[in-house]
Order: sequence, then structure tokens, then C-alpha cells
Amino acid sequence: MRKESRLVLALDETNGEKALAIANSVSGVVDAIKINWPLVLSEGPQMITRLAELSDVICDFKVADIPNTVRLIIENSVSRGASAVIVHAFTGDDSLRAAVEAADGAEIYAVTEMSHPGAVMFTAKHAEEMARLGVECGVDGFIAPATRPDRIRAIRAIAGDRKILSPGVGAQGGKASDAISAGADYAIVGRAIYGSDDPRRSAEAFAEDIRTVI
Ligand code: OMP
Repeated sequence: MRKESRLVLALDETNGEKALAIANSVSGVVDAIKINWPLVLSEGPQMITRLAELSDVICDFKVADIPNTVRLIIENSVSRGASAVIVHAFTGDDSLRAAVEAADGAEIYAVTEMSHPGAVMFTAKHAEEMARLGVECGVDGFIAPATRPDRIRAIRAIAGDRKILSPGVGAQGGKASDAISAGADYAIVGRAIYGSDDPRRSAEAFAEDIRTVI
């Protein structure tokens, strides 16, 4: 994955044509495009392949299943063009190892602690444990919350040189530069870019904010 602007677009726009237009408009400004169930369910998994012609695509399917099902989902995503897939870490070592084995050169990112307030109920309490497990199982990186930069610092202390991608910037209240300063490699931004009147200009503003701290 490119590491220039350190900005990843979360493209949760559900209209396929609009999504492709936005992806084209931010070309060169974002390092990767992350897609999630909203776009895939409304426009089909071929969106992975179409977007992969424009950018590295991270499939944010937050896979949380038994090893065999994890393997099938990862293989399918990668064969359609995904450069990376996001999985949950709470499934345990066998499911995480199955994801890493199935990745076939693509990257696997494990969620440690989610960015929304409810995450403090369960995932936050076990985030460090899950990060240690991810390191043991060979994941390429972690998802850690821009809404709580101190938690990015805690995960960075365990992750070593593995990557950290940080969502929760903009609509959820986090700041991209704070996430990067806390140790994230990339900030993930969705609504504040794809929902704005001028997605390219918004993306450039986030990239500019990040440049102030790198
Ligand atoms: P916005 O809140 O619109 O910027 O979108 C954030 C994106 O990051 C969405 O696609 C979320 O599903 C995703 N996300 C989180 O918001 N919080 C997390 O803890 C993890 C993710 C993720 O795995 O990407």
C-alpha cells in the first residue's frame, strides 16, 4: 500500500456510480480506498474489482467467524482484487492464523478496539491482549481508534513496525493529525470526505492536516 498522504478513504457511499466518481476524484490524494458492507451489499462484490483498477482496496468486512469461513471470505476478497482485508481479533488465534494463511500476499488488519463509544464495553478492555495475539499470528497491522489517540499509543507499543490504521476522524470527532502523532500510519476518513460537496478538496484538507505532523 502506498504511504504518501497517509489518508485512506472509507467509501461507504451506497450508490455505485457516485462511489466510482468519488474514487476517481480523490485519485492521487488518498493512499487507499476502504470499502465496507454498505457499498458491497448495494452494488455487489464486483465493486472490489472496479475500485481496484483505481486504487489499493481494503475490504473492511470485519470478518469474525470460524477459520474455514474466514478463509473462504479472505480468498474471495483477494481474488476479486482486495489488497487488504480487515478481520476481528476477538475470534482467537485459529481464526486469525486462517486469515493470514489465506491472504496470499494481501494484508490482514485486525481490529483491536473500535472507535465508537460502545467499544469501551468489550473490545477496549481486551485491546492490548488482542494486539499481542495479532503479532503472534502474523497480521500485517491493526485498526485502532482516532477517537481515543491514547489507545493508538498503547497499541503502537505492542505493534512494533506493523501498521496501524485509524478510523474515527471527522464525523466521529477524531483528528487525523492527532491519530498520526499518536502512532497511526494512516487515518481513515469516510463521511467527512465522501459526504462533502467537494470530496477532493476535503481529502486535500485532511492530507494537509496530516502533513503538519509528518
Ligand atoms: P466515518 O465515520 O464516516 O469517517 O467512517 C469510518 C469508517 O471506518 C466506517 O467505514 C467504519 O465502518 C470504519 N471503522 C470505524 O469507524 N471504527 C472502527 O473501530 C473500525 C472501522 C474499520 O474497521 O474501518
